[in-house]
Amino acid sequence: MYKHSYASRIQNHTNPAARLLLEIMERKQSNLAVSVDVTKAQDFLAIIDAVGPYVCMIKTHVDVIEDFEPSLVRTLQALSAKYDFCIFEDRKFADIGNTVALQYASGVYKIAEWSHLTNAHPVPGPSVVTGLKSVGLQRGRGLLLLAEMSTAGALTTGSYTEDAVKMARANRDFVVGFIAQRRMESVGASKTDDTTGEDFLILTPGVGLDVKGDGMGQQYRTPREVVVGAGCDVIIVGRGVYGTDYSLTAKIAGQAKRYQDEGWKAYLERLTA
Ligand code: 5BU
Repeated sequence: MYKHSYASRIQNHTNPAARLLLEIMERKQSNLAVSVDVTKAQDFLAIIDAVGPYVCMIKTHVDVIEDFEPSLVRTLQALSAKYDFCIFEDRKFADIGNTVALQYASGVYKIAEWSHLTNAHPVPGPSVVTGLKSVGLQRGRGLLLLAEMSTAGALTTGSYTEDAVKMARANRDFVVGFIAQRRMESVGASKTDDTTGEDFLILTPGVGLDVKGDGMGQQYRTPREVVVGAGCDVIIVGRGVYGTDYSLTAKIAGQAKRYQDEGWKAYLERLTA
């Protein structure tokens, strides 16, 4: 059982984004990230305004927003300061170093300017980290590698996952952890997760309390299964929080509080088990 507290782990990280996330989790007693996957800027902001008090992080897919304007990220940054949450653009970079550096810094979205954390598929090899790091490190940003996915039949298994962990180990100033379904410290090490002395942040999508899947390959586990059973740090919840009617902001806030409570209860159970 991985028993290290979020507060005690801040000192294990030099990366400012990793430290900020752990500080916020402790301050707000929240290990909940809400993934706001909606296509209208107005809905996007209304959901963030509703869930803001309950989350340590807002996860975005900025490229699905149809009426995107640069002012939207400035409003998002203002909400991040108001409600004290990190921003994680779930961009899943997966190209050669030069291209991902351009995609991260430039284009319409300029992700590196506003997103504390982003992520990358390890599939291109270490150069994807080199490219992103050339843009993000100097700005105090952090990277998560996709070591495992939540979908049925995902190819992110075995030696692929092991190589993702190796890539992270070689870049600990910038790679702060993983998108994964379990802890990763013991991968390729002959110790248990809590005795390696390493510390990766484990952010886990595929979390839901009411349904087991979405009919399109997504697979859900409960916050307790993810945090106690698998030892993960942050639960990422999308539709389980905001459903399909984005105008029901009181209900959305209630769902966020429900997931925050469940996630934190599971964390306390893990610490004291
Ligand atoms: P949901 O509505 O809770 O199913 O949304 C899950 C979010 O997490 C969504 O934005 C996905 O793109 C994201 N995700 C995922 O579901 N599974 C994965 O393995 C990865 C990302 Br990586």
